[in-house]
Amino acid sequence: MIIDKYNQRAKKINSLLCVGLDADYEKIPEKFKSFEFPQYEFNKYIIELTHEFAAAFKMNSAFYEARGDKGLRELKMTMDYLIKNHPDIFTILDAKRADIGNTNNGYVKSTFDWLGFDAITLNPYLGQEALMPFLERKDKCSIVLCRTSNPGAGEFQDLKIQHRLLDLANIFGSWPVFLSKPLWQVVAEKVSKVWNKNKNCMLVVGATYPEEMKKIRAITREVPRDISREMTFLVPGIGAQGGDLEAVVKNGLNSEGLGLIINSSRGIIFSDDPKAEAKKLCEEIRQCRKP
Ligand code: OMP
Repeated sequence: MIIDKYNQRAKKINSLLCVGLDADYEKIPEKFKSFEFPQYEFNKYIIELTHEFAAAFKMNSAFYEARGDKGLRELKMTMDYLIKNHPDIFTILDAKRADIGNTNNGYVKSTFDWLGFDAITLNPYLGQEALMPFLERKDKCSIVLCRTSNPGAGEFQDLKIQHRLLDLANIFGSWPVFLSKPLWQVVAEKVSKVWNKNKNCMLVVGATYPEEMKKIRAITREVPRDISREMTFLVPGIGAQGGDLEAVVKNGLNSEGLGLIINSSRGIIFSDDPKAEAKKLCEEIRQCRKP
């Protein structure tokens, strides 16, 4: 299973840290801008400083697409470098893709087969039927947005969805009983109980919403273990967005003491000392994981 790649790396180096290679050209230090491939050179520098603490690397395609064909080339060069030099580190393309099924085939080919990523972030809005080209790839991970980290996440995600409880409706005759739950909860249930039949799904749960994370972890525990192990969450929002690490670890760990990929991008890569920042966050996570 593809999740084993992440778990093995996390156990081997005792880390749940994901370093976000969000190499925003405007923000990378001037010295890299004189190179022919500035984002690639910057990424190599960050990878070599931080890999000993990194269970995963995540690249947000926006920062590469912004530079057109140059950026895409450097995204590919960075992936080639990671695959050659650090093949045991889990890699995530953060592109929040999803379209109708036939179009998704193109994204599957570019992300998994051309670029070689282990995982991609996906928007669930089009539904399981459309996302099948991703979900059918047992050798790759589909990371579905559930509760995002941004302040306005609730605009849609908090909308209450009504469910008719058919059994009770039958018992009470013409008096139907309705239950309502927020959309993020419906997504968590669907993905963990239905979409994850190939055991290759994860959920995005922002560090800025630890109470929701607690509920989402509880939902993943309702799934029988022979059908699915407790899902892993990609957790952005630590560092620059001010998420609460202690609460994330307390509320988000699964029963194996794993189940979290804790990302920090700007807080590490644009700090004065990226190695020291990665080490610090890695150690803070270790500290929080201690029983
Ligand atoms: P920093 O805030 O610099 O640590 O970066 C966070 C990274 O995670 C960026 O690449 C975001 O696009 C991404 N992200 C979020 O910040 N919030 C989310 O809810 C989801 C993601 C993501 O899918 O990774």
